[in-house]
Amino acid sequence: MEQTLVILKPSCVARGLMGEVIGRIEKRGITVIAMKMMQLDLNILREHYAHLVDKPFFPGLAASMMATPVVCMVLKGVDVVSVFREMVGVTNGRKAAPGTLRGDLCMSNQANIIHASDSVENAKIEIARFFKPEEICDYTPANISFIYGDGEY
Ligand code: IDP
Ligand code: MG
Repeated sequence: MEQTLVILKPSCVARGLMGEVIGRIEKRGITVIAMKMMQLDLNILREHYAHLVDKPFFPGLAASMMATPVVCMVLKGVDVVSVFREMVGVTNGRKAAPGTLRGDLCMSNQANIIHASDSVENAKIEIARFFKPEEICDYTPANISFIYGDGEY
């Protein structure tokens, strides 16, 4: 079963959108198996955004990610890495499709409310970066047979 790492960014927390985003995750039938608030620092952001550290916008991006605490979550579901990336939409909120989280809830390329792992391999690395194994409460919801059909889960 796949798991993916999600961060509700300061642009989500500060704008009062945490409940909306978590509600949409729940309504889709995706299971939240870990969740906590964290104040990020430069060390973890240099790791998490290693592919962007040399970009001119990195200092501004790092500052925006440290502006308030964030909410980190682990989500579980069938194909959840790609399913959730589709729900998030493309990076620039102004170009994200209506119906996606970014396309419905933000107007920015940087303050785009949410991070989600982009591959199964990166999800494993990112989950280990933000959570200790004992913080992950893996379980199967009681209504699982109404979320998936025979043999899907
Ligand atoms: P993603 O979040 O859609 O996976 P990435 O390319 O991995 O996009 O970039 C990580 C984050 O860095 C973005 O979500 C956004 O907050 C920020 N970012 C990416 N490109 C730019 C840019 O050109 N200007 C400012 N911030 C950017
Ligand atoms: Mg990315």
